[in-house]
Amino acid sequence: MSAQTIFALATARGRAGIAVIRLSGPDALTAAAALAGALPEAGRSLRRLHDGDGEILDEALVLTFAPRRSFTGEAVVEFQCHGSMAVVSAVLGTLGQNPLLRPAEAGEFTRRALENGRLDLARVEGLADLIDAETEAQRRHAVRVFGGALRALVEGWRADLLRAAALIEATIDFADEDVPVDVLPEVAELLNGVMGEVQSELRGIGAAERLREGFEVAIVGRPNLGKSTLLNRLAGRDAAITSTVAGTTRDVIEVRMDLAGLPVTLLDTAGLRESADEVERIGVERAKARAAQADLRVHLVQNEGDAPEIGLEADDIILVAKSDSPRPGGISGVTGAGVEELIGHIGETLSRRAAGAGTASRARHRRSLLIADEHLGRALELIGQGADNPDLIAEELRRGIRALEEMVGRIDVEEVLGEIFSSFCIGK
Ligand SMILES: Nc1nc2c(ncn2[C@@H]2O[C@H](COP(=O)(O)OP(=O)(O)OP(=O)(O)O)[C@@H](O)[C@H]2O)c(=O)[nH]1
Ligand SMILES: [Mg+2]
Repeated sequence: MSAQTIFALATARGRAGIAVIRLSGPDALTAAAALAGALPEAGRSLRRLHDGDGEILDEALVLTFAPRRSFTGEAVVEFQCHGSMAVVSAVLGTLGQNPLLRPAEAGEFTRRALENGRLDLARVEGLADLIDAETEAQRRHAVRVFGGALRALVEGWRADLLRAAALIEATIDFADEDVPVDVLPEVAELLNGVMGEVQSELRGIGAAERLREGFEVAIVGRPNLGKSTLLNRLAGRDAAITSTVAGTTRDVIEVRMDLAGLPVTLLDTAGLRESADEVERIGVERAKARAAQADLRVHLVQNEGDAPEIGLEADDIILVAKSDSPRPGGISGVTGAGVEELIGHIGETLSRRAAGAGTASRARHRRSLLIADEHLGRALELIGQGADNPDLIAEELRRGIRALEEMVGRIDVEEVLGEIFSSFCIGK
């Protein structure tokens, strides 16, 4: 292995109790020893770190990992230094002077873990999600994927499809010998089973994507009903300008929050009305477009029974604005009446949708699942036509298996790897 040894700060920059600086590669131990003195291949030691002139930089806990037991699959050293800017700069500076080392690129440690077979692609994605997780629901989903849930699912399908392929291959091999048993019903059963699960994952991807990226909830209604006031109340801060002037809000204002453990972006929108004002008209168009795309809409109306300004969709909520004293179906951003109920209602609705989330959660997964579904569907069609085309059936099965393997497999399509690793930070 000729990979160069890399180093980076693995924790966030800034003042902290501890900062972790990581080295990975064939020269990790030698390079670390230049600062910390000779180190065991694996273990932990409390050491003084020195620069090239022998000046003490810090006292650090030094962890060493042998290649077979490390995150990257290479020799790894971690310096757990004191987390000050000055200590981190001094240690990174000293490491940077060592010709055996170079600074790591974003995601490079994880990339090496993938290349050395320590993680599969699905676990790498789970890891990226885990690092990005902002809410409890995101953490739970990411932990499951990082724990290998997607891999387990795919392995199960793969085993069934390999068995189906073996049965078909047998009919090809023994074509001249009149195999007595008809294998097609069993093959069809295996395919139907896998396809059912593949399709269920496909149905759950929308919800899983939302879970990863966040749900959008738009507040809509005529001008001056208190949309911006309500957004500010929900956000707990003055994110949007409010005023007695109808037509105050023009741009869509976004506030990201944790609602019932789910990542939610609240959208405040321009009041909906016909307007002669060019800027307000643009605002109204934007409001309509964003509201239509949102996962859920909260429609404010002036009086009970008023029709909402834009079409209602499933689960949308209608509330009577400025209901300052508590009453069912009312809301007040000023007094807070009805706000707890609204949060509960939104949380319940979105939790229900999030519960439909499968394990697969990315556009990449959807592509693979769709391709697999297509090939398996064609194989089933061929089976329906009788036993005349075992070669074609076997080929469709192979393609279906390959598509599924790509979901978790070690593929070296640079484009895909680039797409995945672009989301990582340096030091991971
Ligand atoms: N009494 C009462 N007044 C409210 C309430 N919500 C907002 N207001 C007042 O109504 C006026 C308009 O509030 P905004 O929040 O700016 O209304 P908006 O719907 O965002 O208006 P546009 O951005 O113009 O569409 C302000 O003077 C608010 O103080 C409420 O719940 N009760
Ligand atoms: Mg407003």
